[in-house]
Amino acid sequence: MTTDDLRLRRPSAALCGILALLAALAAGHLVASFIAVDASPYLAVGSSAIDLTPTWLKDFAVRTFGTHDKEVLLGGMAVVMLVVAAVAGLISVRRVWPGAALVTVFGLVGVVAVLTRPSLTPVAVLAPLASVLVGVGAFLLLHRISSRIGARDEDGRRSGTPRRAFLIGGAGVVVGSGVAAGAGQLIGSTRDAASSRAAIGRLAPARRAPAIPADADFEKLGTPSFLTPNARFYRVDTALSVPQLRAEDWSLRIHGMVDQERTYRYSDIRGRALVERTITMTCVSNEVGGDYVSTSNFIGIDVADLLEECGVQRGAQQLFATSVDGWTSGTPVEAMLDRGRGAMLAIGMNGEPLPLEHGFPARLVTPGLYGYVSATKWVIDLEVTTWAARQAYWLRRGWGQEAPIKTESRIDQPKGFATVPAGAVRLSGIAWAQHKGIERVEISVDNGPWTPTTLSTEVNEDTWRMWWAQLSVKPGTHQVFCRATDKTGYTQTSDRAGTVPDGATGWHSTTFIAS
Ligand SMILES: Nc1nc2c(c(=O)[nH]1)N[C@H]1C(S)=C(S)[C@@H](COP(=O)(O)O)O[C@H]1N2
Ligand SMILES: [Mo]
Repeated sequence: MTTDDLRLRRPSAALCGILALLAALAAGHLVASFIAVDASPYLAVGSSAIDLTPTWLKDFAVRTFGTHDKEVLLGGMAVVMLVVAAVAGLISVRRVWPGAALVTVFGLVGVVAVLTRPSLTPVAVLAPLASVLVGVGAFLLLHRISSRIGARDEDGRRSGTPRRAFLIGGAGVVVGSGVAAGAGQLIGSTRDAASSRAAIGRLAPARRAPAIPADADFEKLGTPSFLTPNARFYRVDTALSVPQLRAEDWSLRIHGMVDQERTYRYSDIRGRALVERTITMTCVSNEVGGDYVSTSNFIGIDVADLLEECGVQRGAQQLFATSVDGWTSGTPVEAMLDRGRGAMLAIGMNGEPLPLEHGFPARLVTPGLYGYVSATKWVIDLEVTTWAARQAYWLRRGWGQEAPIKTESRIDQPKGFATVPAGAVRLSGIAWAQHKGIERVEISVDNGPWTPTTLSTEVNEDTWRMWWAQLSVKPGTHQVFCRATDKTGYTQTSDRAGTVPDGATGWHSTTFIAS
């Protein structure tokens, strides 16, 4: 048989490419399970895509898909990969090398992605290399088998054997991939962070936060509970897969403009007298009326303790924090040293070790500053430096350098376009002005005068406060606005501003129908 005779059927050609892709991904996943989950080529490419996405596209994705933006990205990548794999097969209908070349180039994208992930060591490149080898190998093998389908033997008869061989070969690749991927999953989970976290048990702070008074929230009137249960705490980060860091493997290095560089282990932190503080965190990406705001009893130690042990040098401006997945934040050193603010290296939330999604084993929490400049999760490195020397993740993408949380308020009841009985209507909501404290919240119905609401008992100035009010309304459609005034005397501006570069402004409003 000469090469001129070689002609694969299109479906089997495409299938060669797709099965080779399966084998490649499974092999990469298996090898990654011995090194680091993030080295799995699919995830590594996805993470790189997130970091390379321009800000406007990211904003669009978050606005359009909300918290499903990552699933949409992974799904889109899967479609692209399937198409490329099928194309690799189809361009190899006559000769094997064009497809093999495409598979190789495709695999090299994975190699580059892994090599440039800041969280991965060079040995992680073994995972995408395994993908390339297995992918190309599977492609050559399947191509060879399927090239015999339809070929005639010496007597000019078509034989059924090659077709059977292709089915067996294909099934073999599918089963082999399944076993490899499953084994990878299993091996990954025996060395996982969840079991490390489970082994820690509950955390008992030496200094507990004051008990939350019963009238700190108006949950019965529709506000959130004062403390947010861990499972309901808002989550915002760029991580495609939750970083898996075991407490035993964690360490925190403090270096840069310090007299004495130091590295701390988990046991060094846990063994200290832990403090507990009730803090409301807010994301700069919270739109007016949004729910990227939650409150927890954070347990940990003062960042200032660690910085003082290392000795911060004159001229230091920024505490540049890096997480295990390479994300970074930059906080004014001043804020971190300020005992009155109480920035924490937190290891717990509401009595438990930090949930994995919220930064296990350790994260920063800084009262009064938006999370992107002050709350690095999975933190492993703190560099004391200047603003000029280092630019943090979102700063490089157009967000502000300093970002104190803005005074805000929100209406939770009635819900937008809810129908309520005319007459007495109860409204409720929340307000926050961390590190300043809420002085009052007012509402205005149908452009009427601003009237004060009843506030919940203040827990501290770094937490949200709830409000409620009762109104008498006639049947019809009504619009209600709310605005908060903080203890510095500042009243929320009505000027609408978007979240970029340092937080949204404007009054939240709700329209409801009384009948
Ligand atoms: N490693 C890492 N830490 C991070 C982020 C991130 O993307 N990666 N996002 C920050 C932002 S923007 C916010 S608002 C808070 C949110 O913390 P949470 O997810 O625990 O609510 O984490 C901060 N810490
Ligand atoms: Mo954020």
